[in-house]
Amino acid sequence: MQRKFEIDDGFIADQNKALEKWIHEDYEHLGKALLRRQIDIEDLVAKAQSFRVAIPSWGLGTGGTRFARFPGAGEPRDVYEKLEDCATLNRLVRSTPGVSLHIPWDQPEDVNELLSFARHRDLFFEAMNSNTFQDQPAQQHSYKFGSLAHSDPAVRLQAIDHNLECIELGQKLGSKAHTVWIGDGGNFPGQQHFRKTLENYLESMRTIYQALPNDWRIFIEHKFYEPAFYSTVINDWGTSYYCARELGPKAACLVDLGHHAPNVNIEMIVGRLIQFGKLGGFHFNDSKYGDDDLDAGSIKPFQLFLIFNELVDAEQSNVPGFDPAYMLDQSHNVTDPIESLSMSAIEVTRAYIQAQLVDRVALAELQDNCDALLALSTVKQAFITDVSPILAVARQRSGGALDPIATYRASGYRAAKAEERPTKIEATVGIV
Ligand code: PSV
Ligand code: MN
Repeated sequence: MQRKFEIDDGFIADQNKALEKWIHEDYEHLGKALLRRQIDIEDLVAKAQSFRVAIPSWGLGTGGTRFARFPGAGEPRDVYEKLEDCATLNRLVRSTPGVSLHIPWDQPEDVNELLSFARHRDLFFEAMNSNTFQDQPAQQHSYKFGSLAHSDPAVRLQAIDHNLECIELGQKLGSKAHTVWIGDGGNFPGQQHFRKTLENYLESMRTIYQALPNDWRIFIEHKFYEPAFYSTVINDWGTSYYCARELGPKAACLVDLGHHAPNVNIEMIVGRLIQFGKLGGFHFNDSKYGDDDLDAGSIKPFQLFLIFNELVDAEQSNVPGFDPAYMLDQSHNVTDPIESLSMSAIEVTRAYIQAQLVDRVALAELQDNCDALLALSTVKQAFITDVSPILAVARQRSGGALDPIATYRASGYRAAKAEERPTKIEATVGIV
């Protein structure tokens, strides 16, 4: 087999040399400043090194809008090439070894081959994702009017079976979770009976839940609209929470940041789900208007920080059973997906480290004393601290790049892949 182009550790180390001096100078300075706040910078580096966020296989290709998709040269053409790109991304940032597959998009012909391909590249498989929001060739029943919540039991059964197959495949791949997002809902008032459709969904999910291995979790992902534009069956965290509770302890809620109306207080939803023991995980991305699937931290970095403020608070107070699964879920329309995903992984880690800086003892006292202004400034102080040197040093110590995007560009990776992965470039209609 022809040898494929890779970015190796030596190249990364060489690229790091040019930046090392300045970054270490900044690191030393930040260390002194943090020490004045009784914070040990080395602890934060260790935390940044241990932080993980999973990559969605579908994020490695150029996404698209409802109007068009503009593919880039050298895009991955199958699940193996997607894993190749995931390995490259992880080599640069060293925080993304987990990959989340979407079935049937990533259905492998040979499961063992896929498993060893991933292992050879230090990757493993995170949550599986089912797809009952599209019809597949040779599928008996259509999902045009729904899947797990459809009025026809035969359609529901087909959707249930698909989810069971995803779990079965996931078991072979070493995954431990299954995420269910459905597009079921109505476009017109009167089209669907709200209570009946939710009951249908629950009945379907109960069957899937029963087949879930004991050491697995099932995540329910809510979204307020799209593709159903009037009513969506799992439309908000309240419905998701109700269903997760009905199903049992292995079921939890998954929060995709783009799945809420603009200005909704997502950090508070996160706080509630933690309190109720039902926070399963996240799909990180950013949005301005709807489910925009923009890069994490690109539009509302303060919101991302405030979400992590809740997460770190739960982590530090040892909330029982607190173990959320972190993943990115973005669509890259105008950027190279590897660059976007590198930056997003860094932004999510940044929010995690910034949230570690919140003086929680002082904050608790200010809250008790109803000192709104100083409470805000305590939180803000953490947010405005530039933790970039911590993130860079953490990456370097783990073998990654001090500047992942500059290193990636200098490597010529995408041009090499364009040679290796010849494909007819044509503007296609959007996928959504
Ligand atoms: C739906 O918008 C969603 O966020 C779900 O997570 C799907 O699995 C994914 O996007 C598909 O692109
Ligand atoms: Mn999602």
